[in-house]
Amino acid sequence: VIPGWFSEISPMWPGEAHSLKVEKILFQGKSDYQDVIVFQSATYGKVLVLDGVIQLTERDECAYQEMITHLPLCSIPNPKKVLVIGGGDGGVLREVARHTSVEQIDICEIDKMVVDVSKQYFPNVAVGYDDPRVNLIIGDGVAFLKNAAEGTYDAVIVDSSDPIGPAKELFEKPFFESVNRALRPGGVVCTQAESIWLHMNIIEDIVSNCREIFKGSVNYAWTSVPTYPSGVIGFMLCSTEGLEVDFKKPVNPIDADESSIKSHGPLKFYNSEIHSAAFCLPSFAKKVIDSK
Ligand code: AAT
Repeated sequence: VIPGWFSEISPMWPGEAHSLKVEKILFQGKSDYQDVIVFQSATYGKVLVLDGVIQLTERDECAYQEMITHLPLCSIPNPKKVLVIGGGDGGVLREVARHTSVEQIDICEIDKMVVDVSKQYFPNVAVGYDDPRVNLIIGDGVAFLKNAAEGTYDAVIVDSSDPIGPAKELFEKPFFESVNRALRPGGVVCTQAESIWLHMNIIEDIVSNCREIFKGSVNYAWTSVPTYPSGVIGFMLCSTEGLEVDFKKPVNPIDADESSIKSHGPLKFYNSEIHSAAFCLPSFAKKVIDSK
């Protein structure tokens, strides 16, 4: 550990640790669920850390939040009801709100401290809460989905932390079964699905569970996020039985939507070309994912 630097150390990426130079620690607290830290970094803006793991930095959060949101929402026409699990910082809400067809945005985040700290230190991310369509529930996403009415949502976005700690069950089969139930026919889910460089074993399990549960299509996409472990992160995109969804061909292109750009400003990362490209996998990952 280098003095004055934050190093992200975890058994989920043994033998390596990405480090950021710390200018100032702005907040340190302990919620009922996790340790919460906010610091000002030298080159990535403010950083939110939960249990020692970077959740977002001001400089590269756009890559993650835009991709996890627009990959599912641009793959179906007219999404109306959207559920976000996790994502307490509000960044995914900010992105969902760009979609003018959306009428209702429910969010179930387990940790109120994440919401409060984000509103205080990350106003450009937590701005997502200002949208009147947002309905915040503080609670466990697993329990929330178990009780959700069948066939309710057009899209579910699972913006979850790693499967050590409160998010463990968000990577397990019963959770995916509840997601499948809560989606309408032809509805879509996009879940944070870790790194092809570090977590092929976790990805394998997610893919085989999803192939059993989601009878539409099951696809893996990935993107570049410099401050996430190994610099990349992936997403599992699935659709339920019913109307067919081809995730590789965005049918609802937000980057061309003038009214959305007018109200929310231009996108920084996502566009329709990167949407399609995100589903192209390196051979080693393709081999494993296709075999499941
Ligand atoms: N958008 C920032 C990126 C995140 S945030 C993940 C959020 O999931 C956190 O706010 C955490 O409190 C919340 N969370 C964890 N478990 C649950 C649960 N069971 N129910 C509801 N919310 C939950 C993800 C960063 C990925 C990091 C990659 N290394």
